[in-house]
Amino acid sequence: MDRNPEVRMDTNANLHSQCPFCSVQCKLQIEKKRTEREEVLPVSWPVQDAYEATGRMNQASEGRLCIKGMYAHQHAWHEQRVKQPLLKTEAGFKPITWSEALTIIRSRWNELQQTDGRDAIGVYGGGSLTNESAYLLGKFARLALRTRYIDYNGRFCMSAAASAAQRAFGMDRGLTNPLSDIPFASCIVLAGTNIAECQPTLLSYFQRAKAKGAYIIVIDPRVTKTADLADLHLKIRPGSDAILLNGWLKWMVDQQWVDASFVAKRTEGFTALKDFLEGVDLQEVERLTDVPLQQIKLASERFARARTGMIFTARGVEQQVHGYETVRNFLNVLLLTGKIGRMGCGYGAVTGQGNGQGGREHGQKADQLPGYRSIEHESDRATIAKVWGIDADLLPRKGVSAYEMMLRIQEGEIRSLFVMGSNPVVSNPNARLVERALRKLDFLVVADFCLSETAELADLVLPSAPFLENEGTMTNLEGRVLLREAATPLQGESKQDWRILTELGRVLGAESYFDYASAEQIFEELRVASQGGLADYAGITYARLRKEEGVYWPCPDPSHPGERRLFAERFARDGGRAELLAVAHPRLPEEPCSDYPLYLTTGRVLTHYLTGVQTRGSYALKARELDAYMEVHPSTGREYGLTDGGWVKLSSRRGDCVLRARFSDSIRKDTVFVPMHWGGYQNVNRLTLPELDPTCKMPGFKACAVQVSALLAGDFIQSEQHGGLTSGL
Ligand SMILES: Nc1nc2c(c(=O)[nH]1)N[C@H]1C(S)=C(S)[C@@H](COP(=O)(O)OP(=O)(O)OC[C@H]3O[C@@H](n4cnc5c(=O)[nH]c(N)nc54)[C@H](O)[C@@H]3O)O[C@H]1N2
Ligand SMILES: Nc1nc2c(c(=O)[nH]1)N[C@H]1C(S)=C(S)[C@@H](COP(=O)(O)OP(=O)(O)OC[C@H]3O[C@@H](n4cnc5c(=O)[nH]c(N)nc54)[C@H](O)[C@@H]3O)O[C@H]1N2
Ligand code: SF4
Ligand SMILES: [Mo]
Repeated sequence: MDRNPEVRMDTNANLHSQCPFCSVQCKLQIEKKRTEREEVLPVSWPVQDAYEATGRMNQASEGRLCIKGMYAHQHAWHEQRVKQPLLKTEAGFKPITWSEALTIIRSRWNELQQTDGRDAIGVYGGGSLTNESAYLLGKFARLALRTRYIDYNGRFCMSAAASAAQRAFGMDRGLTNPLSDIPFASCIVLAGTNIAECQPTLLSYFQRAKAKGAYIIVIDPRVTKTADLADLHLKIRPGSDAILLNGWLKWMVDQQWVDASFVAKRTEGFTALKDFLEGVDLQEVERLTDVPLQQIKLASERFARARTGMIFTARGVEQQVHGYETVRNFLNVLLLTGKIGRMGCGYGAVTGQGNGQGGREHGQKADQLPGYRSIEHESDRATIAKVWGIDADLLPRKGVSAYEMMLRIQEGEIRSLFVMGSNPVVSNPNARLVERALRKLDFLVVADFCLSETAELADLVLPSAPFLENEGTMTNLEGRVLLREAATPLQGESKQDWRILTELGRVLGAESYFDYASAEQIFEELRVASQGGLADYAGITYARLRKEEGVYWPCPDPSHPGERRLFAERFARDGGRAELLAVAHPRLPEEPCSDYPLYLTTGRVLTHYLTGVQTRGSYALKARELDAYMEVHPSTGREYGLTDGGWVKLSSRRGDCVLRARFSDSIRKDTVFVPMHWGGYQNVNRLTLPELDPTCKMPGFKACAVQVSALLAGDFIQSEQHGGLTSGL
């Protein structure tokens, strides 16, 4: 085993990088640890442990770094990191050369497309990819493979907020304001967002607001670390946020707290919304949400009557089968109270992944072309076809969303999948079906530097480069584009994602369209492709990013400073007005019943990241949370015969998983919470719903019905691998 992979650096040199995990994109510095006598550690020391990272000054994190950033280098230097192409054989994975790997891919893909057509191959990307790689992945699918099937994991992340902002404001940029506006808000709503664990380095902005007297309202079925900030915590019934907001809206209209002049000048749709609210019954809202009427009124009053205010939403309210409508109702509150487009007023969809923002702008989405353009829009098609030097008719039309691709695989329409930057077998809803589908593929290719659960199922794994070895831009949650340069040379046979795509383009006969020598060259093309689009990067250059630290989009030309605060004068919709929308009380596809009596909601913990592949590859992070667990109220736990720390079998109509019980009186009695960071039998997505939001195709990760029982010796867990039931532990 390779205990000391070539970090090939001077032991005294510091590495400068950016955390690969969440959307804050904290800058960091990695240095060799020193002994007590201030000597650098001996070279025999395992490289994972020999270095430590500290935060570096930058505008978003202000020099702070959370525990994931401190140990992010550990997975990149893990001894089990994938560093050469791997081919699946009967005896397991066998290392092969790049040239062998590319030859296999060319012949399998050519063969499949000849027999089954161009759409026989699907492409699946991710929000961790740099802008350059995400852009190139979209171009690769449309131009080299000419398949319409491409989508990415951001579908499960930002799609509800993105589609809501797109329709209400005409533009989706996660935060309409810079982070530095937060301390100027006098009322802040944090809805389904656990910033203290998920974007910990941002907590300080909210603490500063609070110190200046801001009133903070947290909406969450659990008392999270974020809820500790709250002046008012609404311990809502899962999935009922849109209903709660109908209560807030009705109360503010009844009390005449609406900003009438803002509504008249800057919005449309008020009359229909007002008519709808007349029929809303506050007692019914109280009953359906389980939030006391007095708290509904208080929250409504505090927000409406505050001088300035901001609303932040994240996956708790968005990952619902009515996530789009729920976000629209939050935007209704913001618009009716005129709290947008000025200092201390605005909306924030707290973006998740490192490049969750840029990753949703440049064409790895099923219906999208670079610059947030539409693949169905003729003039957008013509613009991009011109940049790419092809006839617009060659561009495929829109495909389907991430989970729907899994259904197409299950139906046999997609026969090969290329995955870059995601672990879909763990992160998709209804994961047992997804595993069955992926096993059915004729040819699964995964580009990753870790052997994720999805890579384990692959026929071929391509070694990509982790953050320290990769170069490119990432757009943080504020819409600020940042340059992350490579800190170390590539290890082994690894290649950066963009380089892998250029090689694949070449063997597929599209060499002239994929002829790039650096990430910067790709960015130069992206600038042109995004010019005039909503997410306009035309004025941003690597030279500027090096000099200015980061530049906000839209930035249409090199002399433009980048737009920090959006919608000061007008919204991006035709006519410049924002749209209000009446949202009827939505219902969940599945409510608790006598067989499945509890709500399951899912989410995150501080020390792990998403499907956990990367953070479980770090000794320091893995050791802090070894197993999946289920947070349950002690009285509920006892009612079902559980013990604190004991093993539990958790089941829904779709499947079951095995976890440890963790008793906590911070959670509602009718709800259990499970983090999403583990695979196999600990994968909570074996239980989640297949239903999708009709507008944005977001799954309902945050609410389904489950039953719990103590795991007994001989209990059975449903397994795909063995085609039936296997013994529990
Ligand atoms: N430590 C860590 N940080 C991360 C990540 C990670 O995996 N680990 N992932 C990153 C990514 S990609 C993302 S998308 C973000 C996610 O960031 P968040 O959305 O903040 O994280 P979650 O834990 O998924 O959900 C937030 C909260 O929603 C609550 N919730 C559940 N159901 C409901 C509901 O019906 N209504 C309301 N109001 N609240 C509800 C949960 O109890 C939870 O506290 O975090 C990013 N940062
Ligand atoms: N139940 C439930 N399910 C959820 C959620 C939830 O809250 N509850 N949240 C959803 C959300 S918000 C998200 S974002 C998804 C995330 O779901 P996934 O995208 O599946 O999660 P990751 O763990 O980030 O998987 C990324 C994989 O790509 C690799 N990787 C990381 N960076 C790169 C890179 O730059 N290049 C390449 N080639 N590979 C890379 C990692 O090693 C890892 O194997 O999960 C969704 N699923
Ligand atoms: S996980 Fe997010 S908050 Fe933590 S160091 Fe990384 S970028 Fe910063
Ligand atoms: Mo996410």
